[in-house]
Amino acid sequence: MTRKLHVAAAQLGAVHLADSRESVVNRLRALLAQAHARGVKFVVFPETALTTFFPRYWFDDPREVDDRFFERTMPSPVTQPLFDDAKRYGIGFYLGYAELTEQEGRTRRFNTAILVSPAGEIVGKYRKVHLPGHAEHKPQAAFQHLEKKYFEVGDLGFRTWRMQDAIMGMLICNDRRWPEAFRALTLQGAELVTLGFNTPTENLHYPEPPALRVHHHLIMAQAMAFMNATWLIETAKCGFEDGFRMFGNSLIVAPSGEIVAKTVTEDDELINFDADLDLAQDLKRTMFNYAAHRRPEHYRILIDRVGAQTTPQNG
Ligand code: CDT
Repeated sequence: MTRKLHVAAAQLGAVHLADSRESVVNRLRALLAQAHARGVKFVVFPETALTTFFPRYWFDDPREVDDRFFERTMPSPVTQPLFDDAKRYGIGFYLGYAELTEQEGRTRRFNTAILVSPAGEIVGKYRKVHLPGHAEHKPQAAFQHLEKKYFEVGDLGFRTWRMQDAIMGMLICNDRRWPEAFRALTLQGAELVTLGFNTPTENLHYPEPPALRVHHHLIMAQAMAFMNATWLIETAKCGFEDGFRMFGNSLIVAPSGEIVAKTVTEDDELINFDADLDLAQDLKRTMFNYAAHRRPEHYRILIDRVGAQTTPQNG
């Protein structure tokens, strides 16, 4: 008997600075209702799904950032209805949000995602490891990307959970550019990698055609899914947030590297696919049989070296 899981990416269009948490949660609930109507059992929502992508703004008062954009509890009174709906439908989900937590007398802030079971319980938490952008104010730039200012590097590492008869792992946005993150998850058996993202259409650092940015997003997703023999769901928050555009192209990729579903708008949109979780087994037994073919004795440099150094043998 094949193990099937009917999965979806629930893409969100723009969330503006003035939009309330309640209005966003209502949109997430509408997407969940659509998922239920289509027979979906697991949904991936975006990164920092509850607010605008606030790292694009510099705020002089850090308390304003905490109060407007961070969650101190999850679920909260505002997000509880989403959890209740999911439980009523029997749908599991991934949700990204900005997390503020008190740990050992210290306030800590993370870019976080959680895995919620169809019973409405939080079964897993991941805190984003690869934080892009910068920590200092760049007043000359068209927009900021202040993830290095607003978040700490995640302290939970890369982990997997068994849920809905699947081994699932979580990543967040920029992690999808780093092969190490996928390998860490699939070395723990991940067969479904879940990821939410917010990716500006414009490159902050140098001019780059928007289509090329989408091209990179697509080839990364296809390559990571295939090279790690895993299903992959990547969900965007996108569209023009107060005039700042982020691209859509949320997708579901099979372990074969084939895109089986992709959004076509930059608005709220649900895509779904009835995924055969065993599809990767042939690949995991043969070409990407890690136990048979990996050669960690030659991978030491991957751990020891962070930045590239030019060290050719012939000087
Ligand atoms: N949210 C996020 O991680 N976005 C980054 C933008 C990189 S450009 C500073 C991404 O990798 O898509």
